[in-house]
Amino acid sequence: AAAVSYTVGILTVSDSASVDHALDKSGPLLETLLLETGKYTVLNRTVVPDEINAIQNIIKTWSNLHLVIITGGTGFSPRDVTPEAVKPLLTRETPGITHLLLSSSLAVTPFAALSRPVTGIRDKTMIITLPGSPKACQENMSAILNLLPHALDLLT
Ligand code: MTE
Ligand code: CU1
Repeated sequence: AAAVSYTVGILTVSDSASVDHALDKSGPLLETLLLETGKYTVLNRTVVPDEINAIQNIIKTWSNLHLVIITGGTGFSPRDVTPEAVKPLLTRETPGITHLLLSSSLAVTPFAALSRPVTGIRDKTMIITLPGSPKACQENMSAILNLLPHALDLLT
């Protein structure tokens, strides 16, 4: 059944922004992009360092939400562990969403190949990882914003 408003948590994964939350530009941007549609209620927004346990603790705590969007930590640096944190917590993978994120991003820049996005379903929660930069968040969200409500309806 369609929800009146989809509940969302936005998690920024960044060592530097976890020390100084003012450095987090992508979390606020994602919240704005979602709120602009009028379809979402952002219930949680926080920042954690690039650590598997910290990321997983948030995902487990947010198990009541329709949607969890994670930004950052998807790259190739040794500290980037977001995919490794998310993958074991998924009950079902959603390769089509991952493909859509990558193909739309690659249409903008070949550097999109340097992100390792993971998307999937944990029980009734859709989890989506995005790169850390506001530009990449904007580009990825514009690719999936139209299909997200239908995806979330199918989960409930
Ligand atoms: N995706 C889009 N759509 N636009 C971008 O500018 N930048 C890429 C990639 N994905 C980019 C993108 C670059 S240069 C890198 S290094 C990685 O995202 C960084 O991902 P991370 O911030 O999650 O580590
Ligand atoms: Cu890069």
